[in-house]
Amino acid sequence: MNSRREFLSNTTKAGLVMGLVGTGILTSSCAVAKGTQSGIFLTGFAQTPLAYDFTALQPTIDAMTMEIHYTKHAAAYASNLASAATEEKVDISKPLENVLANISKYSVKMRNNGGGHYNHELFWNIMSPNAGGKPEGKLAEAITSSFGSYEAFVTQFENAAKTRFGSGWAWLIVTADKKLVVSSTPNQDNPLMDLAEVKGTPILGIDVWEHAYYLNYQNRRPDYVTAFWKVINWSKVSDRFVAAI
Ligand code: MN3
Repeated sequence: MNSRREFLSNTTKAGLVMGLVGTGILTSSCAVAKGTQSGIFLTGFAQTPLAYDFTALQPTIDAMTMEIHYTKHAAAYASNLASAATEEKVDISKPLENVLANISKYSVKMRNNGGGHYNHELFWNIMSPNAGGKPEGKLAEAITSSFGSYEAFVTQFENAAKTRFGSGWAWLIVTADKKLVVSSTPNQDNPLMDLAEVKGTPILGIDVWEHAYYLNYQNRRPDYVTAFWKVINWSKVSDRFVAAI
């Protein structure tokens, strides 16, 4: 996977592979979903294989939750997104981000499933086993300058995640003027959408739908949110930050 991703970091080749996927010649979602183009992370329309086992994030996220979340919930978003793309004649050789930026022009089905697919692709990517710790380098500096301290950022992010009413996501985003901001969105909306209250490029996100934590935490969403820091892959978040600024 790593060498595959490095291969895809070449802009021209990533474009070529995405084009091939669009024609149906390549169907591996691994090949399409995580390239870089124009300095930003791009998302394809198919699920990327998980880079770790369902058991890998235990005890923070239990194996059954991971398996059901990835193979049922997230798979359904990808499948329904594919059907919405066919119905609405979306060119799936182009990044999903293009659709999200203009989501108000599409159906509710596209909004829910395009957002759902994008959000989960990001979520799997910014977590890993043996993770946690704190951000380093430019990201650490930007967090301190934007929030006052790392601890202040943690508090703000946790509050956004804990207080999102019903289902949704909390985010750390880079705004158009390159500032770091914490926000949250309902349902499967995200900050890339033209109808988002707070817009920007997400570099970190937590799924606070009950399906993301209920088997292990039941009603204790705050415990899940607090434990989430143990599985964040800051190196990936940092890559996204650098690509977004
Ligand atoms: Mn989910």
